[in-house]
Amino acid sequence: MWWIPAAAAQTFMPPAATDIAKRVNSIYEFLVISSLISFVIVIVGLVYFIQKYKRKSENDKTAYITHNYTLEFLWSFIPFVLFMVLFAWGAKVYWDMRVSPEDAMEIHVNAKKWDWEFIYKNGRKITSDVDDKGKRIPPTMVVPVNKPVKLIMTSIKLNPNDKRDRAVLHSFFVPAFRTKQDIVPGRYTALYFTPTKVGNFHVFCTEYCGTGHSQMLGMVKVVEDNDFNNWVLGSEGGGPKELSMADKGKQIYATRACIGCHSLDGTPMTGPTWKGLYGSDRQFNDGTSTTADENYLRESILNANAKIVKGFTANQMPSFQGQLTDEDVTNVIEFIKSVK
Ligand code: HEC
Ligand SMILES: [Cu+2]
Repeated sequence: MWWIPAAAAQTFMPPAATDIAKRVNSIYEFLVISSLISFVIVIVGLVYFIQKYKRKSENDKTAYITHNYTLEFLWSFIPFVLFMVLFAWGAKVYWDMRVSPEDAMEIHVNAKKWDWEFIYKNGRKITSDVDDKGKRIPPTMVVPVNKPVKLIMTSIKLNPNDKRDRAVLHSFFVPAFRTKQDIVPGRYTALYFTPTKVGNFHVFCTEYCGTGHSQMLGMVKVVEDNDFNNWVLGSEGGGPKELSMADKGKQIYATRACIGCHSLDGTPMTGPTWKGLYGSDRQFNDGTSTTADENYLRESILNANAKIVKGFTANQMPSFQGQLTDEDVTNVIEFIKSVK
């Protein structure tokens, strides 16, 4: 904030590492300053009028004032204008914060009790670690500076085979980016940011999720472009190479019978082709339609009968609920996204 020394400003606000963060700060400044000005006007006026109109003798008459149109109009209209400015300004910032550019780099986030997993499309998975003393080292997501990043997030079970385990609500929050989003089991939510500062920034879970909630920490490390490329290359050279998410999905396509009903080249089989499916407009037999995003694909895989694609029949596709893990489903979706 420009009106207090930089060091003092830090005690109010974490560093601002995105443009959105700076714009959020400006809204706060506007709110604080306009509230301060109103406060001073009201309190100074109050004290002044108490003094000016206090009863000075027995004969003083109470002033008889019914109304004052000008004053009444002003004290309604000025706050109204202020609120409308805040509304329009806030809506604009919120919109820019929520709508991610098409070319954003996608990273998957799995939240579980009580940890984060960051998965890059090339299959590299960042998990938390433990040091010599048994202390948890939070996982670090590495991203390049000045490039838009879109997180595709979901909440999964710690152990997919544990029948009693439940995935729960979490929320991904990076204070330095001033942006946060709930993470919900059984569906994908997205969060978008463009970091403008190199450095390490904290990730917190901001939805109370059980006893380990406060330990559910993570880091985002923003690096220069070159360093990012080296980091990515580092993961690809040496050591056993992970399959990319799409390649893992392709294995499921081949081994879990999808291949028998879904083509990749545009030919309709028992089921619709996957060519160009992601992002396309889907028409259904009941006349409704939707855009094929991650959540639609997820629903189609786990509960095929929820929406029947126009020209196809219900009860053809088996339900894969309980047959595929959350990670399998995400990988298949990444494969479908790659079939353009
Ligand atoms: C026995 C045939 C069959 C198998 C096996 C099958 N599907 Fe399907 N699938 C269909 C049919 C028929 C539809 C269209 C009807 C509907 O929407 O339910 C469909 C629809 C879909 C859709 C929606 C497509 C669109 O165009 O909107 C997705 C996604 C999908 N299947 C994924 C899968 C995956 C993933 C697998 C393997 C794990 C799979 N399917 C296995 C028959 C099959
Ligand atoms: Cu949590």
